[in-house]
Amino acid sequence: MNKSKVLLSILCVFVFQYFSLAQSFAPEPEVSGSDAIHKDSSIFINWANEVSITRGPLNIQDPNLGLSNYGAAYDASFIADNNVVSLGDGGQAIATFAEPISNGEGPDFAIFENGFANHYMELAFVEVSSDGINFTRFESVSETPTTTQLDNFSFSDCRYIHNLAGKYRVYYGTPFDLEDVSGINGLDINNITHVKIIDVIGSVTSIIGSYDSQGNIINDPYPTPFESGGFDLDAIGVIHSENLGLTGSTKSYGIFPNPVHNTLNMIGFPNGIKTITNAIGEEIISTRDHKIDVRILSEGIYFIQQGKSIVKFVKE
Ligand SMILES: [Ca+2]
Ligand SMILES: [Ca+2]
Ligand SMILES: [Ca+2]
Repeated sequence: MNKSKVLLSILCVFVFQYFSLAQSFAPEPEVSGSDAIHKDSSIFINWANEVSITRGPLNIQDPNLGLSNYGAAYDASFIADNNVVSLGDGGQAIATFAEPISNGEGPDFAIFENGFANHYMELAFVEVSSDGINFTRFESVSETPTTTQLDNFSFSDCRYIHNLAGKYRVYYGTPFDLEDVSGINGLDINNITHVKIIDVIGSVTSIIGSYDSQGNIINDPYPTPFESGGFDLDAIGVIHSENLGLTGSTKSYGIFPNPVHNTLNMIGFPNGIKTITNAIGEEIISTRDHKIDVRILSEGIYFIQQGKSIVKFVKE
């Protein structure tokens, strides 16, 4: 190749890269065009109340390191609070709700991670189910360049990412619109009972990498071989729920943490007396507070009752 041809090819590569790195999607929170939703937004009517976790390895290519072990499943319950459970490589969480999520106008739920700054992202696939067995994955896009592997200190740009959880910094949820999964056989988008969150294994060089719906390999921090490795799930906020609307209730009730050691916090319970009973129905504590010191309780299963509402919890 002569010199001008070399220059031309370099220019072509540059132009190709410039146009292929599109940054097509919503920008960071509080910026015009962002779809990030703050945890205190009044559009949230409820939060996931039960989350089960299947942890992934600290490094899928080095199983001897063991599984992620930061946080616990209940850290992903109720309002986003920057307490998280870490999923590890390819680990997953399944969240359930007091009432099913339904498809209203715009986003229907949002997922919260704990990114410490804008554009620092750990990502996860999101799937929904209306029977707890068959899950449908949201079609996702990652335009993040794959020329350099992102590591645990790497920043990217959230405008490269669409429909992957973890796009936004702590306290800002990534929204999901059930309209995007309409028309799927066996999925009732007005009766979503389960939301599954699956850590993206971010390696860009290996067969263990993850792909978006367009076949692009997803560049996500990798490896992350420490106890808080992988996607850090903080909360899942519900925006639309037909049943909550029908009953006129705008907030469901719940408690956290569960299991509890010291102080039990109650969310959404009306003012008035709440009673804690043991497993055989004996009354142990009555209170009007929304925080209860439970250190006097011995280990075991208890119930909080107020009117017809009963919530089970475990004292550890
Ligand atoms: Ca919707
Ligand atoms: Ca990951
Ligand atoms: Ca949390």
